[in-house]
Amino acid sequence: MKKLRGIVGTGVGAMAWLWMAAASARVEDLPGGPRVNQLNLHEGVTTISKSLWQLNWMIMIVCTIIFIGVFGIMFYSIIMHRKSRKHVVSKLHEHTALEVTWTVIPFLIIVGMAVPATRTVVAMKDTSNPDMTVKVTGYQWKWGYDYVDGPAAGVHFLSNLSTPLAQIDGLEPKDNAYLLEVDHPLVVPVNKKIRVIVTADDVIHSWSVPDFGVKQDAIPGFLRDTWFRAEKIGTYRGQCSELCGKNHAYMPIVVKVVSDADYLKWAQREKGSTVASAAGSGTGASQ
Ligand SMILES: [Cu+2]
Repeated sequence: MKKLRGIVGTGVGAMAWLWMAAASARVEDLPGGPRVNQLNLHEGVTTISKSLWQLNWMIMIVCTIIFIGVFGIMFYSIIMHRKSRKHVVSKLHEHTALEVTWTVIPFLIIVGMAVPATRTVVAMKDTSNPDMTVKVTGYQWKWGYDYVDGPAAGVHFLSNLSTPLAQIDGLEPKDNAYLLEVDHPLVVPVNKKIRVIVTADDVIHSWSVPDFGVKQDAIPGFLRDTWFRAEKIGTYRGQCSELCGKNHAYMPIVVKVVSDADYLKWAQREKGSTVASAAGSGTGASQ
């Protein structure tokens, strides 16, 4: 019986290992998106995302030290001061020095965590003096982008999920950017402060790109703003982060950060196509 159990156990273990190996062979790290087995936050490419990463670690370390300290003292007391050891309870009631100490120390810890956290929150909300502004509108279930100023002023397009239906239905193998690919990404220049005005047309959505440290609710009838200054050229990905209905999982965000020269070229091309489509619809209307 023992032998049988051993064989079954080994078989199940081997199958689990094979399944995990097969799964990890298919999926690879996605640059600008999630990494395989990623547990930590994205380190990101903006000062905000980097300070969020540092804050997360700092507070995690402080919490771990407190956890070990408090539970260490508690278990030490329970074990070493138990009745069977004939421990005599000490008289600590209304011990002023002790009460002041255990009030002041937590207060100092909280201030020590609140100061850098508040500094980051204030910096996240500081949308003053942007180099350019883009308006983002959440729709069920896609994103709309309007370039308000700069070389692409007036450009407007919708950004839809472009993962093929065959992959979603399981008829084709899923690629690396599964559900994180769009037909028309947002394009912005590198090292420029981009102010993002966020709103929605139907229900509440949330525009979120972890590599920029940006997450802003898109609320119908309201304009909210946020900003980012991407320091590295590349493609960055996010998803709608507010449950917005049936296809909430199918409205990803893709931002392409390009050089100034590439941005100008892109803007001219987009403006050309906007003018062409406007002229096309104009002729269509007059006929
Ligand atoms: Cu949404």
